[in-house]
Amino acid sequence: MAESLRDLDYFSLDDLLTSEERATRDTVKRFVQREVLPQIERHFAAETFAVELIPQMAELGMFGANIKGYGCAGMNNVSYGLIMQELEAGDSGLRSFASVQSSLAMYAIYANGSEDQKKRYLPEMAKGRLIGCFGLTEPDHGSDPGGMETRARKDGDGWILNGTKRWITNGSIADVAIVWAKVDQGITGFLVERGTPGFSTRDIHGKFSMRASITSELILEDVRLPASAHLPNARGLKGPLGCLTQARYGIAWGAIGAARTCFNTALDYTKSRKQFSRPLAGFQLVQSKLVNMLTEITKGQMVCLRLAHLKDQGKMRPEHVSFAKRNNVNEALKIARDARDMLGANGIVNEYPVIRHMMNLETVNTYEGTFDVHTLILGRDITGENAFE
Ligand code: TGC
Ligand code: FAD
Repeated sequence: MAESLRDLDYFSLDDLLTSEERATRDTVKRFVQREVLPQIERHFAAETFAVELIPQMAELGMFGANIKGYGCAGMNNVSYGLIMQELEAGDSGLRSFASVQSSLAMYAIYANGSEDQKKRYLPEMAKGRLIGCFGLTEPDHGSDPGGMETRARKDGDGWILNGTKRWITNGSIADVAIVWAKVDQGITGFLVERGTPGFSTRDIHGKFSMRASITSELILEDVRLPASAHLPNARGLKGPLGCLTQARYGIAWGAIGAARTCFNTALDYTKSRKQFSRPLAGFQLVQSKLVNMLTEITKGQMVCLRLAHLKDQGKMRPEHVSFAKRNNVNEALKIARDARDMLGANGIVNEYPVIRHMMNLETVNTYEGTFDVHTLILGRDITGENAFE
C-alpha cells in the first residue's frame, strides 16, 4: 500500500463499519494505488483526465453506486462515501469525475426523469458506456443559479435551447449533458446529447487546480430537442439543488481522503527529515500542526459517518450536508496548506502529492457552493433570517 494512502483511524471508527463497507473501501483503495497513483502526475501535468480508468471504475460499481435498480450497485451511503474518500485520497479530479457521473448526472435522471429515460440512460451510465455532465453554472451566474439566462422555449412538441454554461466538469467528454434552463414556469432540466446540432463544448485551459479533470463550457445555439429530452419531474430550482445535495455529500467524504494523504505525507516527511540535528517531528511547532491535522480529520470522519447514517435512515437535511461540505473541505484545505509548508522546498514539487491536493482543494472549496454560501445556508437555518434575499 502506498504509504500516503494508508488509513488514519484514531477513534477506531472502523469498528462501526460493516465488513461489506470495509471491503468496498479497501477495494477502491487498491484500485487507486495500482491504477491511479502511477499516472496521476502525468495527467495533472498534461491537463488530461484518465479516461482509460472508466471501464474499471464501472466494473467496481462506482457509478451510481448508491442508486437502487437500473443496473446500479445499490450500495448504502456509508459505502458510497468511502468510495469518494478513497478516490479523492488519490486525486480530487478523479472523485469529481465519479461525483458528476453519479450524484449529478445519473441522480438528475433518477430523481427527475421519466421511466423511459431512466431505463435508457442509467444502465449504460452505470457501465461507464455513457458519460454525463451537469450544466448549471453560467458565466454570469455561479452562486446564484436562480439568475440563469439559458432559455428553453416550446417549439411544437419539442424545445429550442439557447445559452452558455461554464465550468462544467466532464463537459467535452460527456455523451449527455444535463442542462438546466428557464422556461415560462421557472427552471427545468433537459438531456442534451453530444452531436445535437447547435450544441458544442470548449475546454477551459490554464487551470492551476483540478488539472487532471476536464472542465468545459457548453454552448447552446438554437438547439432543437424532442419532447423526450425534457426531464418531466424537474420543476423549479429544487431540481438541480436536490442533485447538489447528493454531490456535496460525496465531497464532504472526499475531502477527508485528500486531507489524509496530506497528513500521512507530512507525518512521514517530518519523522525522517532532520534539521538542527534531529527529526522535524520532534519540534513542538511541528507536533502542534500534526495534532491539529489529526484532530480535524478525525472530527470530519465522525461527521461523515453520522451524516451517512442519517442519509440511510432518510433523516439527512440539506443543511446537514452544507455543514459537512463547508467544514470538511475548509479543514482539508488548511491541512493541505500546512502540509505543504512542513515539506519546505519539497512541498512545491510533484515528487510529493501535497501541492497537487492543495491546489485541487481550492476548487473543491469553491464548487458545489462556496464556503461562504454554505455559511449563509447554515446561518439561515439557525436564525430564520435569509441573507440571500
Ligand atoms: P432557495 O429559495 O433556497 O431554494 C429554492 C428551492 O429549492 C429548495 N432547496 C433545496 N432542495 C434540495 N436540496 C437543497 N440543497 C436545496 N436547497 C434549496 C428549497 O426548499 C426551495 O424549494 P421550493 O419548493 O420552496 O421552491 O433558493 P435561492 O435562490 O435562495 O438559492 C439558495 C442557494 C444560494 C443556497 C443556492 O442557489 C445554492 O446552493 N447556490 C450555490 C450554487 C452551487 O452550489 N452550484 C454548484 C454547481 S454544480 C458544481 O459545482 C459541480 S462541481 C462537480 C464536481 O466536479 O464534483
Ligand atoms: P461567484 O458566485 O461569483 O462568487 C465569488 C465569490 O463571492 C465567492 O467567494 C463567493 O463565496 C462570494 N459570494 C457569492 N455570493 C455571496 C453572498 N451572497 N454573500 C457573500 N459572498 C458571496 N458548475 C456546474 O454547474 N457544473 C459543474 O460540473 C461544475 N464543475 C466545476 C469544476 C471546477 C474546476 C470549477 C472551478 C467550478 C465548477 N463549477 C461547476 C462551477 C462552480 O459551482 C462555481 O464556480 C461556484 O458555484 C461559484 O460560482 P462562481 O465561480 O461564479 O463564483
